[in-house]
Amino acid sequence: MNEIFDAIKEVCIEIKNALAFEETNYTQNTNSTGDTQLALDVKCDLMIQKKFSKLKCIKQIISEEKEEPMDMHENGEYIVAYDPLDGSSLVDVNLSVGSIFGIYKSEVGAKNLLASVYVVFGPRVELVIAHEEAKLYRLDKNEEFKFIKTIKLNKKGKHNAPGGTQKHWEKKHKKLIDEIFQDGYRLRYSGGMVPDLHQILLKGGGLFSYPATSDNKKGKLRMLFEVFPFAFVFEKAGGEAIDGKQRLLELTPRHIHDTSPCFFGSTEEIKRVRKTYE
Ligand code: FDP
Repeated sequence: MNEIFDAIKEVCIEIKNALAFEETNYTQNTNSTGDTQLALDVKCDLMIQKKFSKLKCIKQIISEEKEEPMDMHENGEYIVAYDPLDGSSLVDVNLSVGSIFGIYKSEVGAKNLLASVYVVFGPRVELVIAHEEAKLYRLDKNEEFKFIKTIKLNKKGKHNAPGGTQKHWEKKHKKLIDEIFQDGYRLRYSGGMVPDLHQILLKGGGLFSYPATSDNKKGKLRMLFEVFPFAFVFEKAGGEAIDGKQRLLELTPRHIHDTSPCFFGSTEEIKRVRKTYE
């Protein structure tokens, strides 16, 4: 497992440089979720593919940018599902973006998720590895990731990050979000899952939601590359992650690109979500 973590650290330095200096133009292609691909999406995907192809322990990779899984080493024990560049609609406005990795044993599915990693490309590059615990690292000037701290959520936070187009929200969801704001929570939403969740994790708690909406009945965020890896981080940090009713880490996708409504937060906020969706 450590060699996968090390490979991610190495490739993230390459991605950081690509983000800083390469063009932000779109390709003519759309990925399997229908998003128009940036040239950078494709480039980051290939960088990660190349890096993982050297690791004998990896049996297969599944990328948000690829239609199908890609086999690597027959005797490998891990499958890595990843979103090479999450929040790519923010690249051209120079906001923070990220990469997300879920490391699965033998086959994909929440039960088989052994560890997850995400990287935030902001003014600084930060990386969180969730395995036994959720640990924060920061890239230093020698291009090494230094351990900063173990992430632990409080029981209750102060921030609310409500995803999805409001006119497509269910009434009960709108009521929940309105009440949370009335209780004094502050809006923190950039439109990038990685920095938005990172903020909630580092500020000690709050709520990030991407619910089922009338235009996205099963939510927007993808289980294998986005939802499960972050659910794993939140649980390791002492928070919770549900689809409204059920733990996200109990769900089984039928297809590698399946999505799910999702709510990540500290225990108090998730209690409110449960009450709304029970
Ligand atoms: P993006 O489309 O820019 O790649 O992964 C999808 C994602 O970004 C998440 O990072 C983000 O949280 C979400 O979509 C934002 O969606 P909305 O624009 O609907 O709020």
